[in-house]
Amino acid sequence: MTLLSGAYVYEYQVRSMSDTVHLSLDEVQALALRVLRHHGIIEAQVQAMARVMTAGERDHCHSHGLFRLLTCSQSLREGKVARDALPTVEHRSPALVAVDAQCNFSPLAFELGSELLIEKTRSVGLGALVINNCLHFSALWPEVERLTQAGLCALIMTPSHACVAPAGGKHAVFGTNPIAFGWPRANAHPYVFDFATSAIARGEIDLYRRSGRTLPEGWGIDEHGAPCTDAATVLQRGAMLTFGGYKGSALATMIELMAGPLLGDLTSAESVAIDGRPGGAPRHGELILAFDPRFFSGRDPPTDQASAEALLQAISGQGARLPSERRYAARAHSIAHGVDIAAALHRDILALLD
Ligand code: NDP
Ligand code: PYC
Repeated sequence: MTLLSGAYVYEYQVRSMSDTVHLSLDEVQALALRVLRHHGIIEAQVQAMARVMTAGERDHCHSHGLFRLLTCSQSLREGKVARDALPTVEHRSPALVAVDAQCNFSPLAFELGSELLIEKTRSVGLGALVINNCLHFSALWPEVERLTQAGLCALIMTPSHACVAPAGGKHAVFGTNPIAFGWPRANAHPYVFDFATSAIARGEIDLYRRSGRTLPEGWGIDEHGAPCTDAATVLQRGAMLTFGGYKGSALATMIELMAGPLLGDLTSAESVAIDGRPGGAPRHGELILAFDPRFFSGRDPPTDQASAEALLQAISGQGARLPSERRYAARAHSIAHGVDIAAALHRDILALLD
């Protein structure tokens, strides 16, 4: 399949008809709703989770789309989730909203807290949303996009379950610790990046394992610290590696500190220790920062926008792609044509209803 978006052309792997199932986006959402309701989660949370999973599938972020029903179901089956708990929202200061997810999943906590975050940021210029005690399973870009839609810049980070070794080490200390940034643009999709500080998300390695593919070099090590390209070994006995060597390692450390102890919440090692093993959704905190551009430069906002656009044009004008361009192209395609999901994944999801 070829997706066209502006000057860009993205190629996607073509699967044979027999190993995929075609679904409209409404069918994706209906499937997510059905499975989540089957697990007895409170309805507001079901709706929030299904929105996030559908968005992941729609944007071809397969490691954080319907696939997440499997990991969330594992956490639910193991009794790790307070499935009927509602988040509590606290105005902690003029700039800071704190939401306690009460050991339920993060999407509802974000939805409830972000409205107040936007209000506070527009009033004081810089706002923070602290989420505690959440089971976090999603990509961060849906959250970033909610803030850029409100005209705000956003910076979001969260730890996960320890499964990533520090540069120079061989035992897992960090989670895959994603960090995401968003910059609103007047006449274009926002500039958004959102990536794990590990070489790749753990979910992606799990998708390699499920499809029997060999990992690229540099993603993982075995239990002795030797380079390893076998997904099951990396996941079960070895460790993942950070991206960019010591630089990714330092960023992962910052995320542990800023979204762990700073918020009075768990590090990735503490999260995995209380959960027993990696695999389900980790339980910890999340830090969401929002910036209202009207307060920062003290200049005319259109001048600043023009300078930002010149920067982005200098990147894309030479044929380099901006992060999220693939996603936006996938989104347009999925809205028009629906999505193909792996038949084996579809079967495993339906089995969750047994
Ligand atoms: P990638 O390594 O693919 O990096 C993703 C980011 O880099 C996207 O913004 C992507 O844009 C951009 N990108 C990728 N290739 C290029 C390129 N050639 N040129 C420019 N930009 C590029 O994904 P990860 O595996 O690191 O992360 C995937 C997802 O997993 C994220 O959404 C993250 O939030 C999520 N995650 C969540 C965790 C959690 O604890 N909740 C833990 C770890 C990861 P595009 O999308 O357009 O390709
Ligand atoms: O893919 O690394 C991952 C991940 C961890 C938690 C949610 N996603």
